[in-house]
Amino acid sequence: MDGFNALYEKAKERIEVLSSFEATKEESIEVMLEKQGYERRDFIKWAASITALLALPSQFTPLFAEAAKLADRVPLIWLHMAECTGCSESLIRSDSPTIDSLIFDYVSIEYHETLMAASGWQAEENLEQAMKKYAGKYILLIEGGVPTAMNGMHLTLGAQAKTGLSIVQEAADKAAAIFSIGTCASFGGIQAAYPNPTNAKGVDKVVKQPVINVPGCPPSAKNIVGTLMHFLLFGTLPALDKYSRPKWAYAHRIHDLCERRGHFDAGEFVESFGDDGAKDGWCLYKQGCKGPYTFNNCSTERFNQHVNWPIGAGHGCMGCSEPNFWDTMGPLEKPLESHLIKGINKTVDDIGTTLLSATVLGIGAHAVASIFMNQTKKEELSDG
Ligand code: FSX
Ligand code: SF4
Ligand code: F3S
Repeated sequence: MDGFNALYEKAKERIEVLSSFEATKEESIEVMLEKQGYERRDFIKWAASITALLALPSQFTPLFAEAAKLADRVPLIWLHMAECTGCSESLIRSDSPTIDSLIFDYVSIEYHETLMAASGWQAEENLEQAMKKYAGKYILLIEGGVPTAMNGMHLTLGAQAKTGLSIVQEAADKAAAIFSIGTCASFGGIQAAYPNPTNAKGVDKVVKQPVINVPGCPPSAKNIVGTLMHFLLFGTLPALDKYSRPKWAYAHRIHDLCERRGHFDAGEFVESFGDDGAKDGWCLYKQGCKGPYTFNNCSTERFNQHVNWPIGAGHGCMGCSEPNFWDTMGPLEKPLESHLIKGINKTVDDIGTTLLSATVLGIGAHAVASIFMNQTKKEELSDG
């Protein structure tokens, strides 16, 4: 509990610091939420859900509510590189504004190409001014992979045709924190899939500063907002895994907490889409589910205000939060055949189809995930 006490004190100090910054919104978050039909108890419930998401004890709930009230004091710059804008859409698209998306409205967004009215010269000027005015204070969120071939010339932006590469590097130099939003910004994404003609890379490969990766194609709104709220309240990086993903979101495999896991353990697999097993919610492993090799919290947090997620909707996980998943997790609707399981000398497919004891399957899945992670790491290291 000592660790939590120290963290609690640190959060209280951070709130004092944030309170001393200039407010940028005329309305408080409470008034803004009220106008959208949210009551105070909805706000507190939301703060409690963020506390639980970040695996903190309930004493932190009032502090997250305080931090959200002060969110307008933190300037934010959001850059788009090579991508589909699905990550922004994941956050802002819903039939009615959620508290998560309203918190984002309330943060002082100084630059976001999808949301802002300005374009051309004016947009470029806004970005330059924001980087100057808030040097050392802004949170930089980047969506999309960064093309690096030909010195970044495959992606040029704005009237002065600056390369995405140079914009990211310049913005990173003066940022207080950098978040790579989505798999493209984290690991290169689809742009970096073989043969990667633009030599697209994740942001952390092109800047010197530490970067928090929030992968997923797209990541859930919860993982984006949770990362933001963690930085707002503590002002520091969360505990990260070896791919710089926050452990509170990416510590478990999809398979560990999947609602179909009981069927996997019982050897009950969907044999073809639309069969009786599919109708009864059986395991999608034989239809190519990559949940055993994928670290993310979709099984518990889901998407679109907790409505559903890929496996809930009847399709396997495609491994979208893992590095190089376009190259290493294919084919999409078939089990991986290329990963031999140590000591058993069978492929994942053999394990899935012939060894149906829960224990053996559990060990098998664990071993495969370890092998996969090691292999990916080796590939990354050999990239240089
Ligand atoms: Fe990439 Fe985000 Fe996939 Fe798209 O922009 S992570 S292609 S959902 O939207 O970067
Ligand atoms: Fe769920 Fe996929 Fe694991 Fe089956 S293989 S239990 S569908 S994560
Ligand atoms: Fe991606 Fe798999 Fe979640 S495909 S969205 S990590 S279920």
